[in-house]
Amino acid sequence: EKRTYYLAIDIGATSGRAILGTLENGRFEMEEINRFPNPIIDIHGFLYWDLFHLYSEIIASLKAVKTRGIPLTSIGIDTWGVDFVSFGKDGEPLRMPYSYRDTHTFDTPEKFFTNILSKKRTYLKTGIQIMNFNSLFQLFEQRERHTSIYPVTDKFLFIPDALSYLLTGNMVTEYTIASTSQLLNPFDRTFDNDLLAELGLSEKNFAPIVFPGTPIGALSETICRLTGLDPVPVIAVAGHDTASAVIATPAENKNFAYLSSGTWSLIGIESKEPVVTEKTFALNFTNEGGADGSIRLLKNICGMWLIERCRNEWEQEKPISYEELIKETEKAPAFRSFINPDASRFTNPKSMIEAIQSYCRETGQPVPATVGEIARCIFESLAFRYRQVLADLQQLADFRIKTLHIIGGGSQNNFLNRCTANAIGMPVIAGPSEATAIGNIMMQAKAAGIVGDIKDIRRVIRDTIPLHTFIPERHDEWKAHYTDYIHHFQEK
Ligand code: LFR
Repeated sequence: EKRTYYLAIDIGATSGRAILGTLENGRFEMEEINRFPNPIIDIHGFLYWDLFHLYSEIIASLKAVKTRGIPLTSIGIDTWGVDFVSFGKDGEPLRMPYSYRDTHTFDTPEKFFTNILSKKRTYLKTGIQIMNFNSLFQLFEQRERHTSIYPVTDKFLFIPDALSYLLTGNMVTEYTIASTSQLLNPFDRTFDNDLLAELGLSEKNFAPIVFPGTPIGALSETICRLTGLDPVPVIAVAGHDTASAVIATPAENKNFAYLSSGTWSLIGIESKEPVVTEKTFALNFTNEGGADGSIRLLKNICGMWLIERCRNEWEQEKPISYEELIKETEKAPAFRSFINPDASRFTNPKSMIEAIQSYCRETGQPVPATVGEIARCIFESLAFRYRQVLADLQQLADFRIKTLHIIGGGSQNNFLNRCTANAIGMPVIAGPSEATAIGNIMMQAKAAGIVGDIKDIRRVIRDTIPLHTFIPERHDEWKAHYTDYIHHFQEK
């Protein structure tokens, strides 16, 4: 079998990367060829993504491929969910897209539930966890605020689809990314026309839905001119980064849950069918689309965002390496103070450190002050939050969850992996840390007929990537402190 090459453009809420993947005889290799920040731009108090910066970085990545003379089979783009770009009738982008961290949608769900459709009806229609930034609420808010571009938007394209369009000139709506919008019917996987009508929209405002593995088009003349590349095909991969990551979970059987650990911690299971019931409504679990036709029954937990934001603040004084941070954490006393990582005050506070401190103060716990104390508070609280949500997940699963696979960048945090194994009382298997890019590449290889179904893909990954297992060693001690965590758990 000859060598084949794929370019994965993988953009998260903090940074983006271009990863070159190679497959040969069932063996897999990867190399990072570009990495770039994905800054949130604050203009007059609105938060935007810089679409043109991302476009330029993709061009730079393609040029790097050209310089190396690599014959690409295809290109695929995945990004974070829910956000979208508005395009006019002439196909031009109308404005920079809002970032889901923008606070203008904080009260929007309540407005929507009071005036349009109840919370329960909204959930039962879509099966999507209620979060203020879901596309449904962003669109509703734009309409309510009489945003000038809303009435003249011809097409809304989700971020990976918008970027693929800028490369090819072709518009599609990839299914997994669209599933994050809260605009789809999870059972028939099409737009819910009633919901669209409530927004003054119709299916005409979106490009046709395609499923992962579908070719979108070839690089346009402009892109070929700018990069020197041939018209390489762009494939609709699982455009939602989390969906791409889940493909790359190296599970051997079905008795597992996954935790995709990055800016967010997405904890869930694979389900054949959507699970949209009173219970999932009460527990606020989401049913997002999987790349292989399965459903990702999962919950968003505020993840590395907490520590990333604190680290930015610490670094204003002096740089702190990741190793130092963990060393400080290990030195700090255990089980002192806990937060609910998902309390609303942590969504986008001015100072994350102060937000954590005020939570501890208000709940009558010792206030963490040093780097180590704050980091320990974050990591232990996350581990307990995983335990809490995993218990809910077990109630929803029709099988016994025996292992937790931690994938994504956060899986490199062995301190947190150990905490998590102890907190949940089951083995944690960590890796691959590049799950998202791997899932992206594998979907392209599948489209090219080089790999088979998801079982085959997972086998290739297990054969190639070293994984690390963490066995719970102090579960009883952690169990004893779980009650403290629950005792101090609050929503705000
Ligand atoms: C992770 C992620 C989550 C989504 C959040 C916001 O990067 O895609 O799955 O809920 O970002 O889009």
